Amino acid sequence: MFDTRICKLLDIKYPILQGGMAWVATHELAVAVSEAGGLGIIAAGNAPSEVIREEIRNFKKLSIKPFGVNIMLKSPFAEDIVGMICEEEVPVVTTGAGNPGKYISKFKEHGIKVIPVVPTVSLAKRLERIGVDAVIVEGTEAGGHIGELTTMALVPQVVDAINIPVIAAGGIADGRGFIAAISLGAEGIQMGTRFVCSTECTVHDNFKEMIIKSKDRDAIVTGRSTGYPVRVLKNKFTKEYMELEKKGAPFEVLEELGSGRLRLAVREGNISKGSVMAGQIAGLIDDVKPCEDIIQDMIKTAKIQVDNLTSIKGGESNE
Ligand code: TUI
Repeated sequence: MFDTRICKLLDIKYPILQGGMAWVATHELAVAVSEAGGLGIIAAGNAPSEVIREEIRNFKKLSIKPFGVNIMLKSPFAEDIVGMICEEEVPVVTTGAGNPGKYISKFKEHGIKVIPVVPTVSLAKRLERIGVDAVIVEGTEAGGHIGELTTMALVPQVVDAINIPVIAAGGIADGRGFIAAISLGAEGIQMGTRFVCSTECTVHDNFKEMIIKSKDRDAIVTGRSTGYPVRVLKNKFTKEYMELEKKGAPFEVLEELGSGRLRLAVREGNISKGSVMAGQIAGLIDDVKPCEDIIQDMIKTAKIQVDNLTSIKGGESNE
């Protein structure tokens, strides 16, 4: 039923991608998502290329399904990671936090599918022209580093501007969000926060628990003054950070204050002093379950949504 161009392009059963979240998206999570019929993605984040090479090899020991690697383009190791990915026969690359233009021809030479995250129509058009296979259109509802526009407004504008498939991201965590994205013209979706709260995700239990306990307004944005806005769950750290931001603290001071905070929350479970990156949809998530169940429940709800849409149509024709 949901067999879109994304399924064919990536050779996957469901057009569902797992976000490439730094420190969070390890091979364990990626294996679980790929085995459940989606596309699991290993995040390179700020890690050196040899660490990620090992993650790729660990994935391949556990699964023969397609998978991806996400390159965070602001990483000091981005260039090395690109070279390593070309050596390791990675089927799919996603990129974030920048324009991957200069790497596209190299990936294409190695037969690697490239799917960048784009926060604007203009970047989507530019990247289509230089040969990317699809784009991930991520709205400001997402967790981590974000753009300005919402998923609802940006997805249809990008869909109308390009011919390659669009994957919607930001604010999606269940079958209703999936169908909403499809209604906007997307041919697939990417989820981050929902997959953090999966059994297979290796983040500290405190991190998962904080997402589950969070409410609608708990995911706030820090770093607007630095030009690198990041959506995180509010805690002691964000309070301190935002007070400094309000006082006009310089970029270097804020950068120093934020350094190492994601690892602190994800690995050590320090959710008061760490950076608990999560999207606005965190308030909707109320359980931890296997990736297989996340995907199956989503498809089941999505099918019900489609039936409901049909009944709306039927209702109109009866008037
Ligand atoms: O990249 C993300 N989200 C991220 S990256 C990240 S890394 C990190 N940050 C702080 C501490 C530790 C690790 C955390 N979250 N999402 C995809 C995304 N890409 N959002 C926005 C963009 C983007 C922005 C500008 C993509 C392209 C772009 O292009 C600008 C240009 O140069 O044209």
